[in-house]
Amino acid sequence: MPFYRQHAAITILWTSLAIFSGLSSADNEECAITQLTGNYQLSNSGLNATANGTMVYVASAAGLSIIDMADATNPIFVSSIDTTWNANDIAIFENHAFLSVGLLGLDVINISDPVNPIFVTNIDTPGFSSGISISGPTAYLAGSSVFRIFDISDPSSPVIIGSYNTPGQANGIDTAGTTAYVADFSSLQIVDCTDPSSPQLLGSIPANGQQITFVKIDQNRAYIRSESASGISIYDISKPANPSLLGTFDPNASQSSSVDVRGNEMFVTTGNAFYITDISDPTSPKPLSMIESPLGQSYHRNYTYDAGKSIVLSTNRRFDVISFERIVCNADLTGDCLLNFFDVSLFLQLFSNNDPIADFTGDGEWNFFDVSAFLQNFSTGCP
Ligand SMILES: [Ca+2]
Ligand SMILES: [Ca+2]
Repeated sequence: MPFYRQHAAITILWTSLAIFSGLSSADNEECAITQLTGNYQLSNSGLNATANGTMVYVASAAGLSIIDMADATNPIFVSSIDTTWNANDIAIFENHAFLSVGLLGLDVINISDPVNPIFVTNIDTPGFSSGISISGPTAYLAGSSVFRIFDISDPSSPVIIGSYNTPGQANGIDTAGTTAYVADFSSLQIVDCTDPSSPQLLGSIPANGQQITFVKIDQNRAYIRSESASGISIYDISKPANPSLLGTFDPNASQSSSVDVRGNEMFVTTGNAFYITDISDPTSPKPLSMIESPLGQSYHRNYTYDAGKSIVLSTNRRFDVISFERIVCNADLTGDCLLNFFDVSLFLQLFSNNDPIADFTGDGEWNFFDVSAFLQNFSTGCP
């Protein structure tokens, strides 16, 4: 344990009795320890990625790269294959990678043997294709002011079975069942595609002067990233005709670039950092940890895999692998996953009030041993 920290803590302990931060104590002292476990240098800037088991598939200006992540500390290049145009986004279905390739529409690559991916087909669509999402045997390709629906029951031979014109420029897309959620700058469009030949608008979320470019759907919630807003907005979309804003996470840093969700954790990249937040209460996302991007590189997309690991793509031809684990941080009484003066101050307040939270030894008495136990926890540190 660092001596300076203990020393500082004791000094503060004796000098801060009169000061109380006013912060309330936390119900949940959980925090996360984040670690940059590995990185991989790409030949081109990765624009999007997805994973299948331990294999990571990166869409980049050079095409598709396949990286073996069985050892997250040591990603290993497996293979790469050119696409017909810059690959913007990628989704996988039945051993086939489906890539949106800008001006040339959709590429399909057979990845049954990751060492030897095989180009299968290209379907050139009008305009520019950006985002892609797959739900069941159906692929949704967004671009320009439209998204197209493909039957991919036979992955080697996709068939266009419908399309929907969006009011703005369709960019990011996610799906749940037969519902498509399209970020089209001017809004989030919620479209029922049960009958792909006649998609029906169910509802929308206006951008309100922002520009909605990216959406992630999870458990009846939409996580929305806007071009000009710094935070992530969380909407309840269980009633698509009437989506309601639940909360926002604003890291107060450079603007958010991407969001992914796993269970009660939300992962957000900003231009220069990666955040993990607890969204058990979506009205008030709680920061668990933050890790700054090394080398000052700009993070632009993150993808979580293997429960507890994230791939973070940066603009300088690299991805970082970030892992995290939750820990209990008893000394973090203010619940912000930082150990500082405010926690000491709050401890003293609670201690002098004989609050059960300050009874660190759990014996119903408030004495030297509780102060000692608190300091021990404090000096052990949190992320
Ligand atoms: Ca704290
Ligand atoms: Ca005690």
